[in-house]
Amino acid sequence: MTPITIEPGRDLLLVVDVQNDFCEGGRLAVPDGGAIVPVVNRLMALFDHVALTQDWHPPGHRSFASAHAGHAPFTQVAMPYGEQTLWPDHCVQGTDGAALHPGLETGRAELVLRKGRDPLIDSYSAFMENDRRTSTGLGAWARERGFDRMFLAGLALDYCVLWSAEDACEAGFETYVIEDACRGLDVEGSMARAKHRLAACGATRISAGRIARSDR
Ligand code: VGL
Ligand code: ZN
Repeated sequence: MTPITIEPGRDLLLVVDVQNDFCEGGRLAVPDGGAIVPVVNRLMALFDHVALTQDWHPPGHRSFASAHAGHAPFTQVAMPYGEQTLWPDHCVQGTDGAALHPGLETGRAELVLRKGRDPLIDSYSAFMENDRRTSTGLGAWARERGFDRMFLAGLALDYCVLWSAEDACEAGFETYVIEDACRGLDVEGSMARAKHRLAACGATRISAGRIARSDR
């Protein structure tokens, strides 16, 4: 595979939701989720520009099954903005589960974006809440900073990484998903669906080993 050479001024590494609750022992653990941490650390050292996201829900968030009497996690409900999957309580603001994985070397990140803070609206994408109306401002920030390529890593590939990649493409960024720096939840075929949707939106799936820098 041909290398993809980082162009330091225009490339942003976006690291999605590498938080304790999405790793082994967490409340919404992604299988093998913690395994991406060393891969993501190596990537962060390669890029000049890194942004992180944190899923950051208030207690009792409407995406939690516990907020809907008689509904189990991983089932669907109708929300005012459409169908929503219900999740176990996770990434509650200020809890240890919401903290970034302790092995993640976050020192070079220039932005930590917290999403899913509205008690009534979930936000898988780092760009846009699930009502598909409320912007987080990330696209405008990245554009203003002069970035036009985005490289995505993190958890979960089939939810927050996928939705972020679709919105990055939609916003006009050249978008790469670094698959071995991601892991998925795979809820009812969601991994297969993610691969189709990534192809459909124009994102390129790559492996971390293809990313190189000409000056190192
Ligand atoms: C996520 C489900 C619920 C994710 C966040 O980070 O992929 N998935 N909240
Ligand atoms: Zn969440």
